[in-house]
Amino acid sequence: MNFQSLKKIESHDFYLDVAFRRATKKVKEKTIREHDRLKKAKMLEEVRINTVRNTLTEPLNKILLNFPSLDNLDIFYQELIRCTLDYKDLKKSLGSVKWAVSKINLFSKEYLLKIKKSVDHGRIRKLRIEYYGRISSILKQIKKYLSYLEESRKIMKSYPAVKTSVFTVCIFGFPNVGKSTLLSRITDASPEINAYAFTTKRLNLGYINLPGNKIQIIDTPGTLNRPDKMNDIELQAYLVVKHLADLIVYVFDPTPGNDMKDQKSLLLNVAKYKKKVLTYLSKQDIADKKTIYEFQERFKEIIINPSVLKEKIIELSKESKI
Ligand SMILES: Nc1nc2c(ncn2[C@@H]2O[C@H](COP(=O)(O)OP(=O)(O)O)[C@@H](O)[C@H]2O)c(=O)[nH]1
Ligand SMILES: [Mg+2]
Repeated sequence: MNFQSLKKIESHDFYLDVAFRRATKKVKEKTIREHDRLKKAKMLEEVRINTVRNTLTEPLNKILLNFPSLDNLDIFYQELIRCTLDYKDLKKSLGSVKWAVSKINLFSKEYLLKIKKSVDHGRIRKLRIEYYGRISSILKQIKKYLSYLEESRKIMKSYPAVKTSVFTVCIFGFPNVGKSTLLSRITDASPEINAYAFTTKRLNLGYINLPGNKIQIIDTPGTLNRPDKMNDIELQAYLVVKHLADLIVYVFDPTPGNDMKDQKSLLLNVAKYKKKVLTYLSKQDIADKKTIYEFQERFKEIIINPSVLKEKIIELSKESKI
């Protein structure tokens, strides 16, 4: 799913303004060869109403078309939306746009008919004013929903464009342990890497391309071991683990200041999701030999070489049915 292509949603005033202006312009430009003045006036009103209707329903329909249908979204995105937006309000807002489109169509039809039946110019003028009033009122009623949709769109634009149907590996661990570095070593991704915690503010995606197949690797923002007070970004990491990961690579950092016990406790936490876990020891080039040995004793299958890890990932992806 790609949320990057969602187009900006304008205010209700903007849409009204464009529609009414275009209608006035169209009516001015229209040349109708008709001697009967009443007939001619009716034809011009028809042009006006149809222009207003089309100019309004086109962008509104586009919103409905472009916004992903929430119920059909992958569970990962549904939960991401639930975590970052008000799911109910979002559904309600989309529903209101749908409502507005059908009301605009309905009133337009109704007023076209009324104008057709009019017997004098005064009546036509009155109907035009009435029609404009009703259309404005419809748009006014969805004002707050349009602005909510625009707010939502901005947030959704920042969502990662993950593939939900390929073998997916989630790189997990405390902040600053070397997760993004690992991603850049085993894929062609170039995530931001910095010597301070919480550099990764969003999910980084990388891919291992195999003949006719792809492995998706997601580098998560570092998580602290505090499931009860996670921020949105930490939460995304757990959503990846829960809904997307076929395999977890847990990164241990053996350098000073990184407690083995704490790291193990976070590992146990993530292991609760019952996904296969590989453990990886980063920074073995700068860690002291004794600590590395301790890690290897404690975690018998810990991998210290990125190439070996990559091979293992490929092997496991082949064994999986995805
Ligand atoms: N020497 C060395 N430094 C590393 C290694 N992995 C990561 N780092 C450094 O550790 C810091 C944090 O790395 P980063 O990948 O951003 O960690 P993340 O927060 O877990 O994604 C950066 O300064 C990296 O250059 C490694 O294997 N060896
Ligand atoms: Mg990182």
